Amino acid sequence: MKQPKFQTLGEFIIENQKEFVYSTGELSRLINAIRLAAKVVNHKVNQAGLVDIVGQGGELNHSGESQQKLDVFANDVFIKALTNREIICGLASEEEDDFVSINGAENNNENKYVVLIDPLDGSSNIDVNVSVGTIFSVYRRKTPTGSPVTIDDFLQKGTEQVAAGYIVYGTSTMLVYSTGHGVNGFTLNPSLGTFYLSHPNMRFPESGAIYSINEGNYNYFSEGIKKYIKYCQENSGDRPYTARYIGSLVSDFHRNLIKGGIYLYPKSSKNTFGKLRLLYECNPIAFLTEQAGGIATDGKNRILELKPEELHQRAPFVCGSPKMVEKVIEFEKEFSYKNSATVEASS
Ligand code: AHM
Ligand code: MG
Repeated sequence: MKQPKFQTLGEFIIENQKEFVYSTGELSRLINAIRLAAKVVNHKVNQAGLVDIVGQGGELNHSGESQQKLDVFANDVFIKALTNREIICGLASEEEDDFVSINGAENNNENKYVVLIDPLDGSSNIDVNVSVGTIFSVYRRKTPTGSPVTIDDFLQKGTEQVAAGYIVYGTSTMLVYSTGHGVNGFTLNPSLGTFYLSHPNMRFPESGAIYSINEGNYNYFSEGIKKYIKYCQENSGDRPYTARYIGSLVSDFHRNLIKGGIYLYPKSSKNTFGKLRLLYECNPIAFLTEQAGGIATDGKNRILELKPEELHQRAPFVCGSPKMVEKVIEFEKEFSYKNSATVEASS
């Protein structure tokens, strides 16, 4: 295997700043702030079994789900890292009801970027020592600089993303991100506190042997998805595929990106719009998917082209190796959309 260039994330950020013709260094400072927050959260996640931090925080988030203490912690750390330095002009978090407008000195924020973040995704896995992650997404604001941000700065199509990435707090901690020039992965050396480029130019294999879906919901899926699951299990050619589902989007995605595979959280008769949030989960992961040569769809439409209507909106989500995702689109078209404009999930 070809050795990746020995480079720290800090060095990589500086070297690649020149990719942006009109770069002012603002995006680089933003990624640096995320890098710092990632290390702080990583430290806390690693202590989860040791200190009294695991468990319910007692609060409910906007969707009525109980927040874990570490969710709250991660939310605070990322918000502080990004707002204290006045790097961005606005932020929206899966853990917050509304977006935050960040005022610079004299109430006059000249920064151009807004960040959308899921500070600790898959947090139901914390109590059982299973990998969790952070997902982030960066957009250029729509409204003029110097004024407070508005909802329009956040409700942008995924195609408008300037950068997106995730941190996976796993057996090792990795930061994977893209600024629209491919996907690169950095592994944290915990004793030095430094991220090193370990996975340059990450690409989805054309096809793979892994399918990741919560099959407990099988009875509620559309005919197309049911048929696709059966197809994955058939004994034919390179099938049956292997089922792997961690229940942490970041970890499931990360594994599939490296090994080749498909992740599905489709709509069902229980969850008409699926479960995952378009702005905090689907769009950033879809951006990375496409940058790595994969496909991300809601079963019919390209995820990045969906027009968001509200901050916490959900969307059905399928992403992964292109040949595998194409098959799902084919099945949905044949069995779910046949006589209707929308996918019918069976009840
Ligand atoms: P969360 O944002 O509340 O953590 O939920 C998102 C997570 C994803 O990471 C994961 O893929 C999915 O929910 C698992 O859901 P389910 O338990 O319904 O399979
Ligand atoms: Mg989440």
